[in-house]
Amino acid sequence: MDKVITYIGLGSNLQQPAQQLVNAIEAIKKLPQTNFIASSCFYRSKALTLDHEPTPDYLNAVVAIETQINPLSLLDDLQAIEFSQGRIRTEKRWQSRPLDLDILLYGNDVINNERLTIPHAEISRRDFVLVPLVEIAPDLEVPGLGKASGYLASCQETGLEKLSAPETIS
Ligand code: ROI
Repeated sequence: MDKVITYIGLGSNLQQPAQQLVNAIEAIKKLPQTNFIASSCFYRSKALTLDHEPTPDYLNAVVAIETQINPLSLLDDLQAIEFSQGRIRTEKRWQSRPLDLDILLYGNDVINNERLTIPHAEISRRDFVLVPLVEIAPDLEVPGLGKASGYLASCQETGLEKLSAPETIS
């Protein structure tokens, strides 16, 4: 099987978010049958919440890999990384979490099943996904949507702040 270029969104707002992202990227680099291509900068963003409860800011980033792992196995691998970094199984959607890893794109595949929606539904809607994605893939075309960068002006804003080298972030 050829390697497929895949984009993964990373988010954390608990338990030392910068370290969470650094550790997650290290773990992703160790996945079998996978080459690491690029990581975006880290971005600080205001939490999108359902109920406007005070919620710690998130750090977000996007990485690109090329892999022979199939989408559902990749999801299993990413969930294993989430749980190894302190995520708990009972978490609800929209809840604060030490680590969230989302498959944003898997080549040009369109996948809709009970575990996966690819392209990820939020790619064109949230700045903390779209901005780091376009940073590492400025000309990216999203199946069904067209050029990712075309959505930058209209996506939901979370006060995104680009951070410098990950090592300097506390
Ligand atoms: N808000 C921000 N800013 N970043 C996230 O990664 C994030 N992830 C989530 C919800 C709860 C939607 N809010 C978020 O899952």
